[in-house]
Order: sequence, then C-alpha cells, then structure tokens
Amino acid sequence: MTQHPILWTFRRCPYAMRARLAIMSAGVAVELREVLLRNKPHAFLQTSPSGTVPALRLEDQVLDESLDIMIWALRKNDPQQLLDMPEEGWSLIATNDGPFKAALDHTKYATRYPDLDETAERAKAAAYLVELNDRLNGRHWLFGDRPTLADLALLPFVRQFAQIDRVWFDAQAWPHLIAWLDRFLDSEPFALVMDKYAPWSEGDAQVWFGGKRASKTTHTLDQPENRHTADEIAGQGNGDRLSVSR
Ligand SMILES: N[C@@H](CCC(=O)N[C@@H](CS)C(=O)NCC(=O)O)C(=O)O
Repeated sequence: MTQHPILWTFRRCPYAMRARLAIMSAGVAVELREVLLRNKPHAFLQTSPSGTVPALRLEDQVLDESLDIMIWALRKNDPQQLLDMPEEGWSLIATNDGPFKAALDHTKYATRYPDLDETAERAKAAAYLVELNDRLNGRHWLFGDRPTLADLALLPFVRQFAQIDRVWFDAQAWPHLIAWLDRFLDSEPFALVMDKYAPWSEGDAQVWFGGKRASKTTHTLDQPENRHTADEIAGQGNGDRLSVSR
C-alpha cells in the first residue's frame, strides 16, 4: 500500500483547482496524478467512490470532496491562517457550491438544459456575484485584508463563470469582483496550480506537487505571473502568499 498522499486531479476542474490551491498554501507534498475525465484510469475509479476529481488517497482513507481535501491540507499546516475565517464563510461556500454552481452550469451548458431559461439562470448567478461585489467593496478579500478559505474555495468558480463570456462579465457593474478575480488570475499561486501535466498512466514516474520550496521568496497576488516547471514545483514549498501586504 502506498504511504504518501496521492491527489487525482484535473487541471481545469474548479473543485480540483481549489484543492490544489490549499495544498500549495499548506506546503504539503502530494503525488499528483492528472486524470482525463473522458478516459478515467482504472486505478482512479478504484480510488474514488464517486468517480469525481479531486480525490485524495491517504493511507487509511480517501477524501473525494474538494472541501475536505482543503481542510485536510490546511489542518496540517496553515501559514496564511486560511482556516481562521468568520462563520459566514461557510455559508458563502455552501451558496457557491449549491445554487451558484447550479446556475453557472445551467448558463455554461445551457443546451443541456432546454427546459431552463438561460437568461434567468445567468441572472441568478449574477445576483450572487453582486453580493460578492458588495462584500469586496473596500477590501481585497472576502473578509478583509487577507484571504481565507472562502476566497480559495470560491475564486475558481467565479473564474469559470467569467470565462463563459468574459466580455459580458467585464461589462457588468461589479468592479470589486473583477479586481478580486484579476488579482487571483495574475497571481503566482494561480499560475503554479495551473501548470500542465500529462495524464497519468500506470508505470509513470511520480510527479510531486505542493512540497517545500527551496527558496524563501515570498510571492503575492500583486505580482505578475511567474511560471515554473513541474520539476521546480516538486521541490517547492509554501512561499506563495495568497495575501496582499498593505
Ligand atoms: N463535490 C465534489 C465535486 C467534484 C466534481 O464534480 N468534479 C467534476 C469535475 S469539475 C467531476 O469529476 N466530474 C465527473 C465527470 O465529469 O465524469 C467536490 O467538491 O470535489
């Protein structure tokens, strides 16, 4: 039985993205296995009861909920104190994962839902984003001047919604939301979790993700993207700060 944690992931999946963000912040080393959802390896299906990514194989259990993986990583090490979040953060995450994600999917994949009104679904998603925009007025993060778990948990989904039609998204009256999203998209942590990996297959060399960083450089969301190779990441730690010094 494997002793080290194995993360089954898919680069563009927002759930997998937030799991990788938390693992990166925690500086916990995991073996990364990229999955193509249209061609799931047998070993993945044996691991993940739900057949969904992300899934984290631990020695004694499997976590197949992204939020559980985030919490697992941050309970090991939480240098940014992301878990130190007001109670309200949990309800923001629940709304994101529930009604917002549903409205997002109904908008993005509208042809799959012929019985639903795409415009109404987009409006439902937008109502939630207006609330986030109001919350972000005068602050860089959902709860103030430093990010919390909620920022990491929500941003990949807001990105996914924005990508449906970025021109439309940018034309909406939510400047604080756009600034929050753009800071995230321009950040090094985002660049690092979006590095590309070939889909895993049996017998491949192990690919490491999220471990200790050799240099002590601190990167902030205000800095431009700075890409690294997979080899570099394998030796890296938690220098990335999803935080902004004021
Ligand atoms: N509740 C799960 C949802 C994960 C999920 O739905 N992931 C999608 C990809 S973004 C997936 O694996 N879908 C299975 C498939 O497309 O076959 C979590 O938070 O991890």
